[in-house]
Amino acid sequence: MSFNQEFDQHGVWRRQFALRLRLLSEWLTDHDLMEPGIRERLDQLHEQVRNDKIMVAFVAEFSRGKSELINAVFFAGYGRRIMPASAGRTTMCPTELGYDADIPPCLRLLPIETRLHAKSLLDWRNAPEKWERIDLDVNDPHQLAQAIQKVAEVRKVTQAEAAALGFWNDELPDDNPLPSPDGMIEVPKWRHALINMAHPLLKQGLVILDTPGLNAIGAEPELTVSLLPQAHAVVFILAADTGVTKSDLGIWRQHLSVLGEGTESRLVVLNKIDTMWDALSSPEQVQLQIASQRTDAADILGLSPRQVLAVSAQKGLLAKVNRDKKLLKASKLMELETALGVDLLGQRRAILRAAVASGIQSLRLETSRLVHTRARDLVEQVQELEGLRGKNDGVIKQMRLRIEQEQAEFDASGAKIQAVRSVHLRLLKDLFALLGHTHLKIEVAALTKALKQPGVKLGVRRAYGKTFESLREGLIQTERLAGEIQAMLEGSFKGLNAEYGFSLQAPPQPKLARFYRDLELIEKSHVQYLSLGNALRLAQPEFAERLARALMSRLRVVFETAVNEVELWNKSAAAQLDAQLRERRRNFGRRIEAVSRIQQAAGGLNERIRELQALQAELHLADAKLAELTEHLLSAKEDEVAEATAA
Ligand SMILES: Nc1nc2c(ncn2[C@@H]2O[C@H](COP(=O)(O)OP(=O)(O)OP(=O)(O)O)[C@@H](O)[C@H]2O)c(=O)[nH]1
Ligand SMILES: [Mg+2]
Repeated sequence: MSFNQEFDQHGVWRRQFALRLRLLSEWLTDHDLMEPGIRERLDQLHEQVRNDKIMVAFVAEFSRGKSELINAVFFAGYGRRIMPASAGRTTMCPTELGYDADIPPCLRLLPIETRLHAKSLLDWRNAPEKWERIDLDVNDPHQLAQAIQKVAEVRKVTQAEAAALGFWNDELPDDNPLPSPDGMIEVPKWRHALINMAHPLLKQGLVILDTPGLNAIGAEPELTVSLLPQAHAVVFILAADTGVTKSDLGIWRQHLSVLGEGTESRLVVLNKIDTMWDALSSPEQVQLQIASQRTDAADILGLSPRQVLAVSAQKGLLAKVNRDKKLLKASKLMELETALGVDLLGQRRAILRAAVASGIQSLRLETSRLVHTRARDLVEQVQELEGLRGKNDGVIKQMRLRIEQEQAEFDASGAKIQAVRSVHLRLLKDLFALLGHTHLKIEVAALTKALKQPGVKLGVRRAYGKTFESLREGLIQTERLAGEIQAMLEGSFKGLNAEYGFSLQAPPQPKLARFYRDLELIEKSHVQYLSLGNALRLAQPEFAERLARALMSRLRVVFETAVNEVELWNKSAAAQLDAQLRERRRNFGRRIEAVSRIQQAAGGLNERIRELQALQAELHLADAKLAELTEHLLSAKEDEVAEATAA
């Protein structure tokens, strides 16, 4: 199955899931089960599935065919090249292709001069007015390609300007671009490009990142320490005719081998195999040559040959445009698409499904808790009323008084419940402080200072080590505190359950382990800059400054994610308490109402008991239906998806 088909299926699954989720939420509303805590879960599930993005980044030295490969895999349907691809340096700025329904199809470009300001790319993303915008007509491939041509634009600046922008360094003459005869330097005109278009794959949450050749100078730490590590899959491209060159290897070692342990999320492509199609050699000889290039490349990169795919992007594109099956087969493009689809997407989907399944599990738990509370209340009410059979007015009056008294006592003991809540909130405040922005800033301050100090920075490596050590320490502390909160919740919930017959259950403590891994990855991706070879670049204040900013913006994402997780945990606990309180109050109301009705009418008692029994039966059915609906949600399976696609 091709990448496109695989992705389509994923889209069908997501649509189906959204539909089933809506059915479930309508049903919950109809059955008066849409408690705030449950709504929260539903919304979260909905968002999770709707906003799931999969970012695939294409990385390589210049002219290896990144843009051509993107054209061949994703844009052949336009019948022409969409991303500019030509000899020499072409793509000059990182170019992100994605889809956002809230804005019209457009190309947005962030001017390179923004590098002079102390703001990270993340900050600029939140300031759309600072970007130049060009509207795109997705139905006009010519206009589309023409507009996107802008990502190849350059500007001429003086040497001083180039240095300020990070493209010139007197200390590293080998890395500097060649000045033109008038002494001017060519630099990219844009820092970053965002393409928003309703391409079917992009609509389903695919984000493609095309990058400029990662030549040494001018490489934005922003790209290498922020964007790439966030990609779910990285495609690294080599050219079959050259094999792994020294600069390819440099990029691989510096930027790609550090991207975490999941080697599966990296794919190596040996492109341009058509340059080896040689009329003077037999097809077998050609295949042997290609195979040996593959093995060599795999050896040098430390991978198994299976992980290196040999293709021809250009011929693949041509073949797709001309519907030339034979050429398409020879280009091996579809093999690459399968690898992208099955391995990369498959993995990502498995992760999403697991997350969704655990969300559904919690939803089911919370809803059935509510159903059971109601069922138990009904049983008690029926018993209470059964006890009144054949009793006189005095007894009934007595009962009413007792219920009212119970109610008053319950209201009075609200203070106890309030106390649990305030202890919980106080502990949480400490926890949020540990994960908060202010704390993070303080933690990173010393490192930022070390990075920004002028000249060669000998203490930086140590500063990194210390900072990350202390960040990890902070996480350990956070976990300990979370453990305390959990113990407190379990204890007080148990107490409340015993005292009031609630069925509270502390939600599982958030798992913070993966944030250690995130920290480790960030540290690794930064430490790569501290090698001796980079000492001079690091000595540039602008470079160090950008590195510091990139660090902060990535750490912020990690800590914000952790905060969200803690928040959800807290909300789930608070919502349970609220729901039980509300149920109990309702219960008192109902019991008093039933007794008044019996006091007023002679046949009221039997009638009310029958009503309650009917409610019991209904609730029983609801419970079964709920199980069915959540089961249905969990099992939005491949085969059904396949059927839906075929239909
Ligand atoms: N023969 C042959 N040429 C290819 C193939 N793929 C790409 N090219 C050519 O190689 C040149 C560079 O391709 P690009 O796609 O621009 O390369 P890139 O990696 O995006 O390069 P930068 O944008 O400069 O970083 C173009 O002229 C392509 O047409 C291929 O499979 N075979
Ligand atoms: Mg390119």
